[in-house]
Formats: sequence, structure tokens, C-alpha cells
Amino acid sequence: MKMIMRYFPFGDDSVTLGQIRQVPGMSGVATSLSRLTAGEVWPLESLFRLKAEVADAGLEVEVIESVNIHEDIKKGLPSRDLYIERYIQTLKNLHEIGIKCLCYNFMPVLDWARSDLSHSLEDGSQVMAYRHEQVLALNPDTMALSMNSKARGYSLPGWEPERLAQMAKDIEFYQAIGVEQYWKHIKYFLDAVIPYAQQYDIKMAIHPDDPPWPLYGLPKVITNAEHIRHFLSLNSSPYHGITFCTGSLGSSMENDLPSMAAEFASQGRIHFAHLRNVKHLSKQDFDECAHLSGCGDLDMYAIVEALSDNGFDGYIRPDHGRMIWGEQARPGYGLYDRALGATYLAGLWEAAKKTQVTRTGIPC
Ligand SMILES: [Mn+2]
Repeated sequence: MKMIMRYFPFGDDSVTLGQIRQVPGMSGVATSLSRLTAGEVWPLESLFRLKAEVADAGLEVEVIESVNIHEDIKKGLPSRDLYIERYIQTLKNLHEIGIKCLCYNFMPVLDWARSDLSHSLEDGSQVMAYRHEQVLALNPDTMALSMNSKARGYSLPGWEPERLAQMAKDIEFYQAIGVEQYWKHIKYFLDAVIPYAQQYDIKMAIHPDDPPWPLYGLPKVITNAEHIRHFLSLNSSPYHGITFCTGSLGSSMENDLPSMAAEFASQGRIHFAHLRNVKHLSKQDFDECAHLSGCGDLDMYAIVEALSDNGFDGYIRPDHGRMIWGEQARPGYGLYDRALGATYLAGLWEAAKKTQVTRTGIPC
């Protein structure tokens, strides 16, 4: 297991690589060229600059999060072949700088959604929050403006302004095609890309939909164990896997996360884990919270234990943190609470490893 943190390079982050380096147990970062638009080939020159910047700080860059998939691929348009070709070229370039794992998502139009990027908890910290009725009451355009206006000037991954102009039309398009057709578009992409991922030794790790239920009539597919099983069945390569994001999957009270972690880790299909907790307020309302089991509704130890006991050997990162101690940062991506989360998760991992033989009889 390697513990990493997400980092936004080239002046797009309030957190520095030097600070990340001082978080105990940190091996590297998950990062991206966050200012490129979907469909562009990632230039080798920028990638080498990124690698050098990270290496100079004494950290590794083996994980990219994310290379966005062009909407024409998700829509299944004839132009998708061109964008798939560019995606493959990007994979080749990522291989050139030693990338081992690529987190991506296949969410149509909207990416992740929250109703509030700075909701105050009782302890005076701020978190991102989701209230289903409020999200439905906003139309997607208003939602996009509201999300970007609260991002404190940082780019908001998944809410890049160039995606927004087309939004209303795109939503109509997806409402018309339906979920079955959408699965076919996913398979088409996988059939084309996974053989190259294997050739370039890059594990593809799809991120679950966030939140894991339909919004504005858009298809949401990576939402629960049954759908993930179907997704994994689309391609048998070990390079075809998932990012196990406990915050996204855990927003649904119906998902049993320790059991899902055990199932998919034992198949070698979890390449990356985003570990954070979530506090349910009702079936479709939640607050993000501190990472500890006691601060939310997920049993973080049981999740880490399930990963460890079932041979998980990928990357873990703390996920969205609270904004604490007066820090000003991109919502969810301050330093302090993610650093607390990382050390907590490292502690859980150590405990799981040290008790593994007595609990399971299987040496680690
Ligand atoms: Mn995540």
C-alpha cells in the first residue's frame, strides 16, 4: 500500500508539495494537469515538468486523477473514435513519466454535486454538504454557477467552465438515450482503451458516481455492488478496475462498504482507495465530516481491515477534509484535515496488518 495525497500543480493549489512531504507516511501525490480540457492530448513536456516538480520535493507521482473523458465518448457520437485515440495517446505519454494508476470517471455532464461547499459543523469547521431537495430545486446551470463561485478562485475538478455552456442540451441528450445505451458507450470505451492500459502498465480505476443516485434524469451507473460487478464483467483484464471511494459509495446507506471492499479487493480490482467518512442525515442528505469512524456513519476500521485482509496493494489517499484552523483552500482540499485523515488511516492500516495473522491466520 502507498499513502498519497491529491495535489493540483502549477499554482492551482494552496497546499505545497513541501507540506505534503512532511505528512508522515506520504509516498507521493495523485495529480493532474487540471487546466487542460477533456479531449486534449496531455503534452509530454508538461508531464515531465510535473514529474520533476514532484520529484524535487522528494515525492513520487504514480497516480493521475483524473484524465477527463470527452463528452462525445460518453454520448457515443461518431467523433468518439478521435477522442479515444487521443486518450490512448495520453496513456502513452503518462507511461513515459512512469504513471501506474489512472483514476477517471464516466459521469455524464455533471460530475460530482453538492448543495453547499462550506457548511458549518458544530465544532466550527466547514465541510461540503448535500441536500437532495436543494439540488433538485437548483437547475443545473444555477448549480454550476453556485459551485464555481464558492471555489475560492481554484479550479473545481469536474466543473470546468467549458463544460457548462452545453449543459442543458447535454442533459436532454442523456435523458433521451437511457441507461442501457449508456452502458454500451462505456463498453465501447473500455474495449478500445484497456488493451493499451495493459500495454502501458497503467491500472485504470473508475471513480464511483457522486452522489450514487440519478440526478436531473441523468444515468448514474457506478453506484453499488451490483453495478460495479457488471462494470467489471465488461472486461476481464486486471488493468480494468475501480477507485474505491468510500465517501461517494457511502453516501448511500444501502451500500455495505466493508463487504464491497472485501469482494473487489479479493478480485484484485481495487487499484486506488479514497477513504473518508460521511454523516447521513436522511436517505439522500449528508454532510462530509472528519475521517474518524466516530465522526460519521462509516466503520473506517472495518473498511481498511477488509482491504488489507483481501490483498489490497494499491494506493490510498485521504479524501475531502474539513476546513479547520482558519485554513483557506479549495473546498475539501485543505492541508490540515487531510493530514489528520492520512495519519489516522495509516494507523488503521498498521493495526489491520499487525493483527492480520491472529485474525485470519493469513500472514501478510
Ligand atoms: Mn473520491
